[in-house]
Amino acid sequence: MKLKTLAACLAVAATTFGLLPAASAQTTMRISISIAQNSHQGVAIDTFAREVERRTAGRIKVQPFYSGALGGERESIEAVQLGTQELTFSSTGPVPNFVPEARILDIPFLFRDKAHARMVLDGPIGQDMLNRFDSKGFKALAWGENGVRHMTNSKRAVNTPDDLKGLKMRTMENPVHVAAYKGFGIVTTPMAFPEVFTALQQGTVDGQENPLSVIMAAKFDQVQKHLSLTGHVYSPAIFLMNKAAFDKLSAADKTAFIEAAKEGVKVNRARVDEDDAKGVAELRSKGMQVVENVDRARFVQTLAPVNADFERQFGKDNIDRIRNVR
Ligand code: EAX
Repeated sequence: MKLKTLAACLAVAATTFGLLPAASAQTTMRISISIAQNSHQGVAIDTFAREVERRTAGRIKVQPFYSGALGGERESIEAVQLGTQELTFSSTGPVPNFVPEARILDIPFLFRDKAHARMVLDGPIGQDMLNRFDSKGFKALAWGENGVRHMTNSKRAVNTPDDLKGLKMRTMENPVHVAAYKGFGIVTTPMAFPEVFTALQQGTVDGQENPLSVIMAAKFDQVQKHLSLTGHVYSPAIFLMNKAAFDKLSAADKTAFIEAAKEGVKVNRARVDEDDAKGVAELRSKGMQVVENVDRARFVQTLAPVNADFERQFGKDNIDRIRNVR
């Protein structure tokens, strides 16, 4: 055994058996997002990190990683489940692969607007859904927001659902989205977010769909000509933590983490509102052609058969319970 390894083993043994105090009383945890720091998700995890540190008097540090540095959203959620990474902030894109009940939140045209979605997620339905992560190895700290998704592509202006037929579009790795977009006649290509810019640039896909916040943060205006404000689906986000790492915290620290997540959500939503307010003008100034008024009713109508299928799968009552929150 090398000397260094031996010393390390002795130190671990000494700490484990309480012979020595731990080298440092400070713990560092990691949190990741798949998009850039300068975004609605970046402000969420930066605020969370700052608040955890403040509320634990510096005993716990959270180190943020941006732009998929620790992998895409599915990989990050997997790492959190396994405990190789403590925390992640993710859209619900890949979440149904871990917690199938969460599929219902990604149904197109489910929410009237952001206010409706926030009310549902902050209320009993949202809390109940957070609790469902417990049995899958997660502690879901809070619902955040990715935003209302719109479509972009490099081929043509999209005014009606017919214009989507045959477009090859990247989708999230989300079964509900894939089913719905097929209903529009889109040729769906599920892909992790960190690969999307290159896929658009190289023409592997014609388009993609994301909130204005993401389109701007990822600079998709450089590789996409057309934007249509389809608002076809609300995209939640979530603060996820490894369950065992959370359970190890003192009661006071648990509260600190949950409160820190709530602070993150506040700035996250405020930034989404800001991005939505300025996004069209900004993306136009960068050369995108924007269709602001699509015939929403026709988009909703086109998805009627798919929606009937979702009602059968997820229960019409469950869907109505969400729709009826006012
Ligand atoms: O979470 O994969 C996606 O399109 C997500 O919206 C993006 O990574 C932000």
